[in-house]
Amino acid sequence: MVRSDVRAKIEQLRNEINEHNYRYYILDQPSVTDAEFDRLFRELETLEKAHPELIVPESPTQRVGATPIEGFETVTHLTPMLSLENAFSIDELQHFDNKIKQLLGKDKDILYSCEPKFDGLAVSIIYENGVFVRGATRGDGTTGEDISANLRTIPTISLVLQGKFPSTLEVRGEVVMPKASFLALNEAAIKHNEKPFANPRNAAAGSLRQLDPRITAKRKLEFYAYSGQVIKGKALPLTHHESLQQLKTWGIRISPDNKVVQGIKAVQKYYEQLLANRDKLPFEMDGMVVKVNDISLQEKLGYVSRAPRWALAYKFPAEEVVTHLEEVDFQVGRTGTLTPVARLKPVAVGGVVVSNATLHNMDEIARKDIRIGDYVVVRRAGDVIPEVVRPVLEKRGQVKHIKLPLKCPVCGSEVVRIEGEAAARCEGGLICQAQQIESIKHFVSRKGMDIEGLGSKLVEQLVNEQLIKTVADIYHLSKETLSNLERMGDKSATNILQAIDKSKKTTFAKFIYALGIREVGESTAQLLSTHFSLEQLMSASEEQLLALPDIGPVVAGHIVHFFAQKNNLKVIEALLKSGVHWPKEIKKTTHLPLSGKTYVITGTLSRSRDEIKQDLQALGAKVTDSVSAKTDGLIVGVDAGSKLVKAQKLGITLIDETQLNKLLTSK
Ligand code: JCF
Repeated sequence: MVRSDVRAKIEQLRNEINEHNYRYYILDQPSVTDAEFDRLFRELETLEKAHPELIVPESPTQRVGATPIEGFETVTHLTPMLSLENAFSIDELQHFDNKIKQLLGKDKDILYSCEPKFDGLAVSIIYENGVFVRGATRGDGTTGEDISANLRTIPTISLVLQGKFPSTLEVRGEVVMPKASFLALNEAAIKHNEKPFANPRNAAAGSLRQLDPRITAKRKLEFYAYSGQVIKGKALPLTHHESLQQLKTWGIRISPDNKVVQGIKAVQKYYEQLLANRDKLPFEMDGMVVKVNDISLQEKLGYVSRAPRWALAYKFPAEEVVTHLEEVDFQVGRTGTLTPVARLKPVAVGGVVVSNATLHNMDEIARKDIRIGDYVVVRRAGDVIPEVVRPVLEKRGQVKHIKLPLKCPVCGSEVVRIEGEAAARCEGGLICQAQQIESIKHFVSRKGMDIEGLGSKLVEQLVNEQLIKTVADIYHLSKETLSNLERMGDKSATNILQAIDKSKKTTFAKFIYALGIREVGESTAQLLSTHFSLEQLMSASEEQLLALPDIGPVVAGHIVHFFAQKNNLKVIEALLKSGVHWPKEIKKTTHLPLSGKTYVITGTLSRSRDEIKQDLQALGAKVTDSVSAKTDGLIVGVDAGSKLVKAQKLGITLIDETQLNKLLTSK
């Protein structure tokens, strides 16, 4: 064949294969036999093999073309990927509808688009001139990770579009793992002595975070789009439903069972039908998503912090089962908290087998009157750890009371319960191996110093053999020490040392998080890192900390307490001396529209005070409980009491709900 003929033949085969894929995966109407499809595919493969210079990344043969990569690049989303407000009851659904009608000044039924809410991982995919060019995780909504190579392996993600597509299109959707594939994957994991995934969502997430796309390709993932945005080209239709149908004509798999209904009662009906069919669907659903169908109305409604006002995730109730409570053990956490853990007769709930569940703390046990030997109701809600809800008293036989141990089950130190706190705590501090182990695991975790290869098992081994006591000791580990460990080769030891060395270059936020200060999670660490240098943070007073949005007295107290401990200061000093460092930026206090303002909320408003508080804080304001001369405004609802009187006395600005809404949308 002459070269131009080869080119044309390849082109024709690709078109034919793409068309068959479209019919099979998107329309669910296959038009050829598997054998015929395979023949075309092999013909294309053979031609491409003979003419490798004609291979393009979007060729149907190239889904698993890529070789392993070092790590994922960070990408910034074109527009933030939003989260959804949740509703758990018909009342909350009704409230959503009322609010929408109120904001739009309508009393006629709203047209709502309904769809199942899959429990998967949200991703963004970009098509340029009809070709898949980039796929990324949602990440924190603003930035995600480029997982293009992994997304390409998913057969239900089209690599090329059909028909008259726009020149740049972003598609957002959910990557899910079918329940059956999830169960098979876990069975295989258990057989190979590996840790099974907790649920299909974690399994999907784990599969997409593989550095080797060949592994992802084996994981049987599927994709459903839930929205699209034309970046360049003719805009999408003016309703959500039609937009989805349009995406489908371009070869994009859309969320199934998408339906437009009139009024909130019909939404409730859709929900009930979906719930009744929950177990029949091949994917795990955690509820439904309801959206205002008309895009122009969506635009009028806008957003509150990170979620649209025009959409709602209406969640299914958690699944519950009854099983036997065989024993209760106490686990010691990173900060010494003793958590009672129920050892259960294994039982399947929500698609996974559960044999442990949390009992939270002694107060909860007393309140629910749970005893060893009881039959208990166990609940699993989404990704939340299963919990014991209540005993089944009608089935109670021989039972024993659950007793808090007097001594720590790990180090034998005294166990104390602090007045006014539910938790019981081991007094051993870092003498306690459990606390050493857990705090080191936290330190090396991905969100912390991110030391790859230094997993839970290895941390336990190192602490138990007394090779490390504190996180600072990690940076003094030698190759000899590591390679002398059981089951540790020379190569692994070298890799771990390299990862340890690499972790020295970090960010201040990750460093703060890694320290493991009580109740300082990723977002608080981030916040602290933008307002303080390390020196400033170490000497910050409770007042200085309280001045930041989102930091309350409890967290402020934990932070001050942490840096008052000589041992902690020693560890920090040692870490810095070992070379742990981060780029030093000049601290500029990020200027938000309401930075420096303090508000107090009183009376009944159409939303909960917590919601309003969060919105104000998101804009940089501080919200306190009592009115003083420093208060910039009192937000006044119905039936306001003494706070209103005091504010009037002090001459403080009063803000009603309409003014509040203006304040919240001001930029
Ligand atoms: O299926 C989902 N998990 C899902 C997530 C469906 C949607 O329609 C979504 C979503 C997240 C954000 N829509 C938005 C706006």
